[in-house]
Amino acid sequence: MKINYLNEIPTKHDRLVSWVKEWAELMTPEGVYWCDGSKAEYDKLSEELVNGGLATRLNPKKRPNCLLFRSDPSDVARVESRTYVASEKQEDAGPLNNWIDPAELKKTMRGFYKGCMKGRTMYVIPFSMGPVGSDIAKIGFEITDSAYVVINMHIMARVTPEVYEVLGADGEFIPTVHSVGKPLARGEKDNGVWPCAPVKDKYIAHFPETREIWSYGSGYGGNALLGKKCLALRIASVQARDEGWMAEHMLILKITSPEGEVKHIAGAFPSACGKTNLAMLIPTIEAWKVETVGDDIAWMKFGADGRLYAINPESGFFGVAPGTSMASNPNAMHSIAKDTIFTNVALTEDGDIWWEGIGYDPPDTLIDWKGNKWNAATAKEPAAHPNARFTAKAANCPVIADNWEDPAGVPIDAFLFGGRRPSTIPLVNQATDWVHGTFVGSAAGSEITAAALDLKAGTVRRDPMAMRPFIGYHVADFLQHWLNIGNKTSDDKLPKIFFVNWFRKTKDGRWLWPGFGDNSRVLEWVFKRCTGKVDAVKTAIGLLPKKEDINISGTDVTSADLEALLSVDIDGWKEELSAIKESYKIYGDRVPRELLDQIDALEKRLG
Ligand code: GTP
Ligand code: SPV
Ligand code: MN
Repeated sequence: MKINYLNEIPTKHDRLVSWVKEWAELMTPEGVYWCDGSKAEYDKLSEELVNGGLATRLNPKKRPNCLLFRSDPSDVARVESRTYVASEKQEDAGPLNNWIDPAELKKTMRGFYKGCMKGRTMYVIPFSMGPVGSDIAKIGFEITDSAYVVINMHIMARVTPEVYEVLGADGEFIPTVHSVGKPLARGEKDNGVWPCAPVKDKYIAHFPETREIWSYGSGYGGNALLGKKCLALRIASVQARDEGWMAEHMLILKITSPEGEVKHIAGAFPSACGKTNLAMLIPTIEAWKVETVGDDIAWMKFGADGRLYAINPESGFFGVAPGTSMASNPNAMHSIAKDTIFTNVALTEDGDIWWEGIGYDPPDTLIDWKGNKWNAATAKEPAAHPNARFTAKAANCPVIADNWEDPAGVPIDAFLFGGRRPSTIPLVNQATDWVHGTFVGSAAGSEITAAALDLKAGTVRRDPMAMRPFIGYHVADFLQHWLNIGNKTSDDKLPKIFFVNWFRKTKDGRWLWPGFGDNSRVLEWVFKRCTGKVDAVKTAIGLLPKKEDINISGTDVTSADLEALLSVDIDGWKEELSAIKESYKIYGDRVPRELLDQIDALEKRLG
């Protein structure tokens, strides 16, 4: 079959060229276009998206170079029920992943892929996750029929022809394939309707042994921007296990004390539980400084000195819009002042954006995320979707750290785990050592948020290391991998591990902790634990701060609130323990003995 190449093939990498050709033959696009990541390309695709009615250009006086998209109401978040880890053996995918035999799944998906790009352009996106050429970075290619995906990838990954230089004629790359699953008949256009397939036909598939990603039917976020969750977490976690490093759902921040001492902290919180906010926080305590290295994913390798060094494999933020305001996260608000793609937020009459929790009242009328007129006085539903997102360049963040693109990464001093827990879990709790920390992380739970399409928001589910939807293999083997990492270096070189909870509530539903910038008060304690400048109280559940060591001056946290935030609720913990045991039962008999011993030890300590 003759393929219509729209531009010159930019590489002599035969395997890459024949991979593209094979998919073009199956998917039968109108033409094949090799992306170069240039501004001209971004502008041209943006123009086409606006002209086709899929995007609205925002008022350039208010939001220069910004676009708004409205997705289909069935395509607003990751779909965990349609996400598969298709390992050769089912037992290797483990109990938390959906599994289909890889040969069978490929057959089914090829059926969907056949002719799926009719009437569309096939884009080939070259990208690097991590600074191009860093030895922690990885090269990927994404084939897609979505121009929305291309422009988002421009922001989220390093899309550049430099990738071909690193690749040479024979280098390794991770092949990823995506289609929105909406072929066009002759003369048919999208006519401003977000193209996607019905949920039952969506597949977000990973083939861990062959390091391949096949995605079909969704155009949204982690389902479609394949460098992010699919590559940088699910496939990378498998590579990390095999090669002795870590791929984690973690923010990375740089913190500087008033004395000028620097530490780097990485934090794993489940989706929509505060990573972006913590990564960009403005401390409310005098003379402390926090800068951003990454807001979602960390890849970490051991340096020659035996410490873990982290890079942020991404180059942008795909952040939750609702709740983001000048009060909660001014640095995010500055990051989205220009050059940003908004998805599923509301549109004002003067061509700007609005969402719930933006920090000011909506105008009387808006266009809501579904494209309907929305009236503040009579509205029954939110104007923005709860998982509405912004795609913004990391480089536009005013507090991006000067070392955020260091190819060697930044040395990590502490890990935080956390989740949304209205009760029981204290504000901060340090693990006694790495194995205890691994246990504490494995037991993390959180109230479910709107970041996943098919889960009931509000109920607590266990989310080990905030990686539940992102581990590309068996959860118990993943926990073993954490223990193995701990055995690779001496204790003093490993990050210290803490569990935090910004989301504690009183019985009548009031937040006990102000959160956001005031989380710096907890970071201060973490920092001082790393430098040995503060003592902790040993309790049944871990090492807790003395009340006087959490600075609450200038907040409206009362002494009684702080007491509650730092108390050990033995009865609550007994319930917690039984929930942890239940989750471990689901993880099965591959759970490491050392972690089962941690359960027994906790049970004894609780009495
Ligand atoms: P993903 O991008 O889905 O991985 O999410 P994330 O972990 O980066 O979460 P993000 O920082 O975007 O926060 C999600 C929601 O939690 C937003 O609506 C925030 O306003 C809210 N949030 C973040 N930090 C805090 C906090 O310290 N306290 C409270 N009460 N809410 C917070
Ligand atoms: C998450 O859900 O954790 C996200 C958003 O960061 S998405 O990229 O859609 O997975
Ligand atoms: Mn995330």
